[in-house]
Order: sequence, then C-alpha cells, then structure tokens
Amino acid sequence: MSELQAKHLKDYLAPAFTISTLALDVNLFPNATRVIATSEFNTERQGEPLLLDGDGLKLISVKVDGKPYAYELLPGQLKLVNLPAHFSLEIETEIDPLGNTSLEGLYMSDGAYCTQCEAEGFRRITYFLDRPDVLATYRVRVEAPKAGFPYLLSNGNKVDSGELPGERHFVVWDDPFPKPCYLFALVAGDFDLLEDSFTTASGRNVALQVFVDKGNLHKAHHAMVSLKKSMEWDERRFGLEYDLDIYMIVAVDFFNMGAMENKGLNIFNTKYVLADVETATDDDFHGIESVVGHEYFHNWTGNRVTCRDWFQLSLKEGLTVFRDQEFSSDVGSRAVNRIQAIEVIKNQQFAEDSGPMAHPIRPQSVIEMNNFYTVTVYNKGAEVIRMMHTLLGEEKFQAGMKLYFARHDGQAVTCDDFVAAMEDASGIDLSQFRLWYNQAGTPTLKIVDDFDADSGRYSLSISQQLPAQAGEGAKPMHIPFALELLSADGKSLSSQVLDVKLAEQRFEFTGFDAKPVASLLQDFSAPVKLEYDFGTSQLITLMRHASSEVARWEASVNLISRAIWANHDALGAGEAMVLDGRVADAFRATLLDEELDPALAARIISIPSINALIEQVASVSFDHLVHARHYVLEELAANLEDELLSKYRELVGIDSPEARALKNACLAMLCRAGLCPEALVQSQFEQSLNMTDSLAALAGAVAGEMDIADELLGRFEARWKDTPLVMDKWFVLQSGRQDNDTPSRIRALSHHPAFSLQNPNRVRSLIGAFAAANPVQFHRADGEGYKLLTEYLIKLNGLNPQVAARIVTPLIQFAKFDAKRQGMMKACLNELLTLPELSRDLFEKVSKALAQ
Ligand code: B3K
Ligand code: ZN
Repeated sequence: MSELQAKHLKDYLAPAFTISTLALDVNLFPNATRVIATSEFNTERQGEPLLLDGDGLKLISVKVDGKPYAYELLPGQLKLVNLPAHFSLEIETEIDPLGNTSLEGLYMSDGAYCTQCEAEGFRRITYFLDRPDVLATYRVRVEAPKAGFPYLLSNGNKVDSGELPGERHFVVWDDPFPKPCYLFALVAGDFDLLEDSFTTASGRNVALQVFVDKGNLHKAHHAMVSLKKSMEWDERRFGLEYDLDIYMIVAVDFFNMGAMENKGLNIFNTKYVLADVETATDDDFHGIESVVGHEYFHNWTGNRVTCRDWFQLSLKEGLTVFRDQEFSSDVGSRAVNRIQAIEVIKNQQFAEDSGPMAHPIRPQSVIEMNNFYTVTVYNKGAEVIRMMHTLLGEEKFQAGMKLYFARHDGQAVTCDDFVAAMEDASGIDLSQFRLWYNQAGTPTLKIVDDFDADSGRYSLSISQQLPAQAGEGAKPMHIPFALELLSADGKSLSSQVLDVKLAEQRFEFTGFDAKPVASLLQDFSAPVKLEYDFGTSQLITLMRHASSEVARWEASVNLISRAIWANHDALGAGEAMVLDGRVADAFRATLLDEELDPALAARIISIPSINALIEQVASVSFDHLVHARHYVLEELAANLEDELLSKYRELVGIDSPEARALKNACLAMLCRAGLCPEALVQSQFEQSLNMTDSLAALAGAVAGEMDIADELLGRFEARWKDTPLVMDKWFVLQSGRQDNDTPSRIRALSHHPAFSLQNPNRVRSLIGAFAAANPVQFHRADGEGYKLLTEYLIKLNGLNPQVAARIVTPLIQFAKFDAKRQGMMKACLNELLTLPELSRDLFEKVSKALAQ
C-alpha cells in the first residue's frame, strides 16, 4: 500500500544528485525494445544512496564508469550506494511498447512508436531521476527497421543517421537545451509530412513539420497555419522567439490528453491536428488553433523555465492557458473566448472546487500526479494569472514576464518565483494575493447595495465568505472586483476595478441623480461566486446596455437561470410554472439586434445546461430542475418561434463561423422545443457541405426526438464509418440521447467496429460524454446510468487508469443530489474501491469521495 501514500509539498528536498548529460540509445522492437541510458552524474552530498525511479522495466545491466556495479531493486526504485562525486552510469533495460495500454512511457499507436512522459512516464523507459528539477542535455539514438519506420524522431536537431545491417537504420538527435525528462519524446513510424518554415524576428529560419497518418495530408494545413500564427503572436505580444532550428508536430490517434509540449517535438492527439471543413466543425478548428498555440507557448513557459516539482504545475499550465486564451482573443473574438473560459470555471471548476478533489491551484498533497491535470490547476490557474494582469496592467505584467525570464531561464522554479518577478517588476504588493495559491474552494462575495436619494450616494457592501475547502484559519483573499455603473436608461457612468481585501468592505460612490444599475464582477474579474439580489429590470438593462459584451451575456445567463429556479421552486411547492414575458422580450431584442456579433448572440440566447445550473445552488431537486428547464426552454421557443425561424432563414447560406453559430443556435432551440419542421433539419443535413452544419442538423433531429433521427444517424455512420474523429461525434450524439434505452444502446455501441476501449478518444466520446454531458440519463432514478459508468470503469482500470480516473469525475460529485441518488453513487464507488487491482489513479479519487 506504500505506493498509495500521498506526497507532500512541504517535504520537498533538492535532489542529492544532478545529471548533466544523458545519452539514450533506443533499439525499437514491438515487445522487447532495448534502451541503454548513459548519464553523467554529479553530487555534492557524497555518501547518500542514489535512488532512481523505474516502473515496469526489465533490468538487463548496470555499470558505473564502464564497470558492472552492485545494485538493489526496490519497489519502483533502483538503489546504488558508495558512489563517487562524479561518475558515468550506464543502465540497460528492456520494455514492451506493444503491450503498453496505459499510453504512458513508450507505446505503440496504430503501428507507430511514440512516447508520453509527463508527468512520471520517463521511468517506464529507463531508471532515472524522474523529477522536473533534474535538467540535462540529451543525445538520443533511435534504431528501427526501415520498413514501416522511415521517420525516427526525437528532440532537438538531427545530427547523424545511417543504414544498418538487417534492413534497419538509425538517427541521432541532439537537444542543446537542458530539460527535465518529462519533456523527452521519441517517435518512429511512417507518416505524411507537411513542411513549411518560419523566419523569426531576429531572422533565423525555422523548419516546421507536421506529421500525420498516411492519407491525411490535406487535413494538416490548419494546424500548420495555427503554428505560424502562434509563433508570430508570441513575438509580437510577449517578445518571445523560438529557439531551435526545427519544430515538429506528430499527430497520433491513441493519446490520453490533447497534446504534449515535448521540446521541439510536440505529440498531439489527432483531434487537435486533423481538420478540413467536411470533417471538422468550426469549434474543432478553434480548438486546434488554441491547442497548437498552447503547446507552442510552453516552449518558454514550461520548457525554458520549468517547474521545480509537480506541485508547481500551475506555474506552467495556468500561465500557458492564460497565454493561449490571450492568443485566441487577439486573433478572434475576445468576448466569445472570454465567455468560453468563464463557462469552464463556472460549470466545471466550481464543481471540482466544492467536491472531494478540491485543491488549491498549487496542491499541497498528491497521490497520483496525473489526477492533478485539472480545471483547477489549468483554468483557475489561468484566472489567477489574469487577476495579476488586471492588477498590474499589460505594461507592468510584460515587465514582470521579462524579469521572470531574465532571472529563471534554464531553471526549474516555483509559483512563488513567478509572483516575486511580477511584484518586483511592478512595485505592486502581491503578498495577500499569494493566498490564491494556497487556499482551495471558491470564495463567495455577498453584496448588498444601497442608494441614498438625498445625498446622491450609492454604496456597495461586500462581504467575503470562504468555503470549508479553503481550510482552517483561511484568510480573506485579494479580489480584483470590476464594476461598471450605468444609468437606468443604460448610459455608462463609470468603470473601475475595486480592490476587495477584507472580510467586510464598503465602497461609496457619489453624484447620482437616481440609483445606478451595477454590473458586478464584470468580465468575471475573479473566480468567485456572487450573491446579490438582481432584479429582472436590472438584468434586462445590463443585457441591452452593459459596455462589456461579456457582461451582457452574463446578465442573460442570470435572467434565464432565475426563471428556471423560480419554476424549480414552484414545482416543489406544487404551484404552476410561469415565465415572465419580459424574459422572452429580452431574448427577442438580442435576436433582432443587427449590431451584435452573431457568435455572441448565439451565446446570449443559449439556455444554461443542467450541469451549469446545478453549480449555481447548494442542493437540487433534480427532476424538478430538468422539468423546469425544459418548460422555460419550450416557453421561450414558443414565444420566439417566428423570430428564430426568420433569423435561421436569414443566415442560411452565409459562409462564416459566426453566422453558423447563431443559425444553429436558433435551430437547436426550435428542435429541443419540438417546434422545428423535420424538413428543415433534413434539408440542412442533406445540403450542408461542412461538418458544422451537418452535425447541427443531426444533433437537432436527435434532440428533438424526430422520426428521421435514426435514419439520419444511419446515413451519417455509413458515410463516416472509416473516419474515427467523425465517428467520435456520432458516438457523442448517441451517448447524449435522452430516451431510456440510452444505457443499453451504449453497451451495444461498445461493440461497434469503430469503437475500441483502448482508444481514449472513443472512450471519452461514448462513455465519458455520457457521464459528463447527459445528466438526465446519467442521474436516472433507477441508477442505471451510474451502473453503466461503473461497468466501464472496471474494464478501464486495468487498461488505462489515467482515462478511467478522468471519466469517473461525475460519479464523485454527488453532494448536491438527493439521498437516494447519493446512496446509489456511493454504492458504485464502494464497488470500485474493492477491486483487487485498483489503480492509484482511481484509488485517489474514489477514496477521497467516500471519505467525505
Ligand atoms: N503538459 C501536457 C499535459 C500532460 C498530462 C499528463 N497527464 C499538455 C499540456 O498541458 O500542454
Ligand atoms: Zn499545458
């Protein structure tokens, strides 16, 4: 059980040994790859034993300074004693890439070899100091058969290659930048190659290469364009240039996450590379641009300056998400990108922050590091960087970035080092702000406002409440609170950012003729919850007139959520449901507003999901919520039927992502309310030349439970059965169906020829999407939804623990549900806990949930 024990940040010790260089010789065979690792070690703490990490390795030999050396094999470690201050260590191991279904370390994806080493996968390749604060330069020799493996890739620059007997060949790569082993990568296979180049601001020429599965070259262009845009943007906005002569991206179909920023050799999930208009939606195109950007931006924030230990993960991830969000906002719609980021926090991160896996953006203890690649570390981490940006402003923030790189280039550092650079460069005191790194949970701001007509004084009393997750003795946070005040007829009177720092704080504003309308926490200036008694007319004013487009969207979310909760409560009290006519009028005004970006209008008229609604309250009567939401949706659609249809018709044929977004939002609303003519869906399905429209039509038919739904699903399947990424969309639609046959349909589909439990994309589409995005069926009163997920978790536990632990999330977030549902969810978790070979990944999440 010792390996199930948590590691703690407070126990961090600098390594006793350092490694200056590593020569890695990898001789590839599917079931018996030979790895010879030769490292130059140094120590200033001579006499201490050397403990190297290793996992699933067959040890062949150990030599120190060229001679066989005694060793001891411990669980997960290789121990050497009596070592000199400087020595060379040669270790030979054998590994089994073909048998590796966990997709960590070296594995095979559709006949190609590839690696994934972050966080602790390098120890599955050789015994090593598998920790991010050990930085070495790497020279890698890869050897494989010529047939099937014409490309042999690793980090850095290609320095040698040649033919070998037995129809084999080799390539040698040299990476001059010292790096931790989690950034090591190796790929061997046969690919189509898209090539281009980029000239950096200082005039250096960089070769750009995107490797994709044979036959997919035409789908690699958007990724290449995105890469060049990213390189250009990072120079322009952050003054950061690329540093090697070559940048490679390889797309593989079997991949646990989105992509990986290995130095000079990114490995990507095909989902974030391959796209053409026939097979990828507008959202897919946007996702590719943002992930290509994210991985590229890691070259400075992550690779050149890396993390001292894994508790500091947000140092690179929060910052790099902030950078990719800024990139998307600078090259696309800032408002729409901001709305997407806010939705991730409110709909997913708030749930994590109040659930059993709650952790600060810098966790203090971890059992399985892979469980901490979370929306908290990434997305709340990015919000924390964004708050610093708000407090400092762009100029001082950039000065802070410059100082950070000047101080720490080539080092492995902490989140405190980052904040110190921001503080020192700006002269702004961030001492209280640092609490964001320590305290978990979402603070709530309770707001009461008041207007005194005689003096024309408006006041806001803000009290800050910290949740239990923040820990005992938690202190008030430093919260940048953006505020706009408007006149009742919608004129902007003032905009500012308040520094909320105390448990209770009062702000006064003078010179008003009448009570102003407040737009609070504008643009979500901090990741906190608001408790404030908004009135309908106030929200309608904000929806129409707030200067911030994001605030207009937010007002709409508030308006519609209030209507849904009022009806949820009415059902509980046995009263009739109603919808205030002003809500429909406000939506109508949005639909008819010709000035508004249609992509933004699409967001404003969309109804919050059930999961999003659940995050707004402390406990929910689930069936009433589903009923109330559906009622409001039907009422709205019925009220706006003419406008929705005519807006739809107006936008048909306009070839832009923005127009498609609004057109398909209108379609979705009509379909869900049962008001869409089948012929309209059918003709969009048949006439569409792009995946965005054909998928929207198909989704509409399915959501509207139309008679033609099955026929259209069948036609879609027949056309795309050999295109896995498109079949994923089909699996998602099937797992999202609302009828009671859904669990049995999913079981049947898991035997579909296009499905494989070994492929994470397939698992996420059919099983993960069911649990995370089909709450109506997942939370069925008979418990069949929970049972279905558990069945697949049991299978995945042995195959791919990382993916299993990711999709278990909806099952551990049970606290807001009724006792009966909670009981059924816990029974499933208990069943998992008794599995004989429960992985660390699942153990950590399941045991934390049950301990609640
Ligand atoms: N750094 C990787 C994620 C690694 C996840 C390991 N379980 C991708 C990224 O954030 O860019
Ligand atoms: Zn990242």
